[in-house]
Amino acid sequence: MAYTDLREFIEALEKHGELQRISIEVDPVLEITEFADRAVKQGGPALLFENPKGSRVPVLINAFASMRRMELALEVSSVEEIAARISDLLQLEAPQGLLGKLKMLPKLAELGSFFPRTVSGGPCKEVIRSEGFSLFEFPILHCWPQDAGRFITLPLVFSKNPDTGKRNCGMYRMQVFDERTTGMHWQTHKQGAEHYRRLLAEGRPRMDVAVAIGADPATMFSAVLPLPPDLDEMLFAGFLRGAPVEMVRCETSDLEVPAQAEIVLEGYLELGELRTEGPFGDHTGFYSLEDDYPVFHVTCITQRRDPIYAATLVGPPPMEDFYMGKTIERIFLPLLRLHLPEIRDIAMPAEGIFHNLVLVAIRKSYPGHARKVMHALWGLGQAMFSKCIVVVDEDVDVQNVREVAWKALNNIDPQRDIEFSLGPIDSLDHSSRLPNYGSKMGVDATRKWREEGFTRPWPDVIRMSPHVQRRVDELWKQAGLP
Ligand SMILES: Cc1cc2nc3c(=O)[nH]c(=O)nc-3n(C[C@H](O)[C@H](O)[C@H](O)COP(=O)(O)O)c2cc1C
Ligand SMILES: [Mn+2]
Repeated sequence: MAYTDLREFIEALEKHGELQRISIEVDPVLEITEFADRAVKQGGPALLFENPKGSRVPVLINAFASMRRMELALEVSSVEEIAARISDLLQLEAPQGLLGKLKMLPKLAELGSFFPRTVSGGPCKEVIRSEGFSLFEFPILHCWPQDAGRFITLPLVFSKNPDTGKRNCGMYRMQVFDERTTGMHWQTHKQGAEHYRRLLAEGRPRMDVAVAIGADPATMFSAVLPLPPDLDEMLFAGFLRGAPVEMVRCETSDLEVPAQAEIVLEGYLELGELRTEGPFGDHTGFYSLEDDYPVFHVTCITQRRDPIYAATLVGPPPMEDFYMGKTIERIFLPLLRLHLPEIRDIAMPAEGIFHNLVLVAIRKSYPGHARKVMHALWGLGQAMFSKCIVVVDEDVDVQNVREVAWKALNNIDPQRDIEFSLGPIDSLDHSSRLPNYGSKMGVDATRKWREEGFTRPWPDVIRMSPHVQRRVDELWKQAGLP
């Protein structure tokens, strides 16, 4: 049964020993960070601060900060189950005959049940205020010492594509400027920024935006997913939950937000209005520097009577976002293989902060195949950000970084096997020559072929003969070894 809301998820975390309630007073300015950082690095539980300094609203943090908690969030015993469900869906075959068609019906009905459902009300409307509110009522974190202020770190930002009318939901941090104004840190490649650009080009004065904070875990997680433009994150959330997300109309715009949300901020952006945002201690483990971003004016807050404020902390890896990223890596593999079936597996080690280091194992079939895969990834959605792609043969386990390093470094002639490319770069990259633009590197660490101009013999990896291994299995104990 899908979790209805954040509370049911918190109960589940607690039941499985994955949540620690903290009743002492802790300051959302820096102190919660130090708790959350230590907890995630020690493999500790999610934390629910019941008495944050300066607010009556509790703070939940690290709710997704381990694979076990990701499994609880998505109600699976392994996130591979979701990958398998996606593979299944993709293998829908044209039904044969009437019987085949009848057999398809349950599957189609299931698909139909994932679409979000509009409802007329919900808990996020228990308290509605269009005046007399302040964002400072909420225990919004000041995460790191050099941060420019308090940042909303786990917001679900809703906007609409003006051309297609399709909804988007992305997670973009929001710096609190004052009681009713924040930054809107959607980077230039993201869907919110695209909607903004289109409205600006049309000469429209304003853009409606709504932000939900705290919802059922699948809905929250879906805001992070690198879905294609115009594919509704709420539909994907419905697929993940196995039940539709209930959406309710905003008070001040025709956007919809999850009815079960804890807190909803409704408002608008004045198109063309920009303000300095940052610095902010970021995913990369470095501060992202200040830059100009749009300004979000909050006109109305709707919320539960007793809301819970959901937050996350990013910083030197691994943090909570690593486990979200790992889950994305696992569940998107079948979708990636739809375009690139030669990909056997893919891994993004924590130290590479998602896209700085992408390890790919392929079944190599023709000369130059590794380079084709690099360019395909650089051309595929948010995989465009991949800074260093290492392509290995399918016998290399890319989940084992040490094996990749060992084999890849043996296999390369650097001058021959490194491919440089220019293109878009993640906005958080502090090293690129220009913001959002710079170079990427692909390393072809596959075994080189004669057809690729390599005429020397290629050695085998050293392996003991199986029969000797079996014999030594027997002799081992006799030799008195443990
Ligand atoms: C905790 C967290 C914070 C994030 N903050 C931002 C952000 O401030 N700006 C941004 O553009 N992307 C941010 N992201 C990444 C986006 O959420 C992600 O790229 C998402 O796929 C964007 O959705 P979209 O394609 O619908 O725009 C963040 C991700 C996480 C997990
Ligand atoms: Mn999207």
